[in-house]
Amino acid sequence: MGEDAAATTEATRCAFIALIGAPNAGKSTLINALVGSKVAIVTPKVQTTRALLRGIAMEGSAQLVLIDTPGIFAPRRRLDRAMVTTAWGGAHDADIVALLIDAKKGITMFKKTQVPILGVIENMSVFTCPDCGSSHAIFGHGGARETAEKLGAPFLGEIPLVPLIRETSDAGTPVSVSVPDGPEARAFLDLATKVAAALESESKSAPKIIIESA
Ligand SMILES: Nc1nc2c(ncn2[C@@H]2O[C@H](COP(=O)(O)OP(=O)(O)OP(=O)(O)O)[C@@H](O)[C@H]2O)c(=O)[nH]1
Ligand SMILES: [Mg+2]
Repeated sequence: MGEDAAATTEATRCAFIALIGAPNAGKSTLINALVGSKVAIVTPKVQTTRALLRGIAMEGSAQLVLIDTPGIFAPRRRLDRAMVTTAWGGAHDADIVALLIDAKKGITMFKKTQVPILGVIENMSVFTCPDCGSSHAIFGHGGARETAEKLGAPFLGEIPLVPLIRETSDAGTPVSVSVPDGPEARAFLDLATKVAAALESESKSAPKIIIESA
């Protein structure tokens, strides 16, 4: 091996990331978007993906091997069992497991089962560049507010996509502790205040316990 080739091999890192979730959660759509090419079939039908599929996304010198899996659900037939076993197999072999959840379906289910919904939050909202201060809506902006309005759920706020939040959380000193006066900490505090108020108004009083003497 030449010197250049050895240097290239040393510099490259690799991680296996399995995308798991319910059928039709959008796993294949996400993997295609991250890889930037059509790796997996996408259809509106459930159980489209029936085996593990891999695609590679490069992030600097790191190779992110993204694994698309069949949906995870309660299996009844033998084919279903095999697909669910395959999906869990993909998760076991991965370095990181990413669980994909369709927030809209979750809200619909909670409404049906009468689980109180405190509200909808837009995480990874607008990215503000720490170098130049310009803002970019990388994952779109306003979708959570729109979803909340459509579903009749309160909109609780937005958490910006800011490297400082990840850095301080990874270091064990969340931004609310390490930079309490910054806009990021204020976003979390506003959110916590709204959640506390919603909990106050949604919570039911505890049932009365009556002890009858014999
Ligand atoms: N509105 C909306 N539709 C989406 C999104 N992501 C995926 N879809 C649609 O949801 C349907 C299912 O998407 P897939 O990516 O095939 O879902 P999957 O999780 O791979 O499904 P299985 O392979 O069957 O488990 C398709 O019709 C997609 O176009 C999204 O973010 N928003
Ligand atoms: Mg799929």
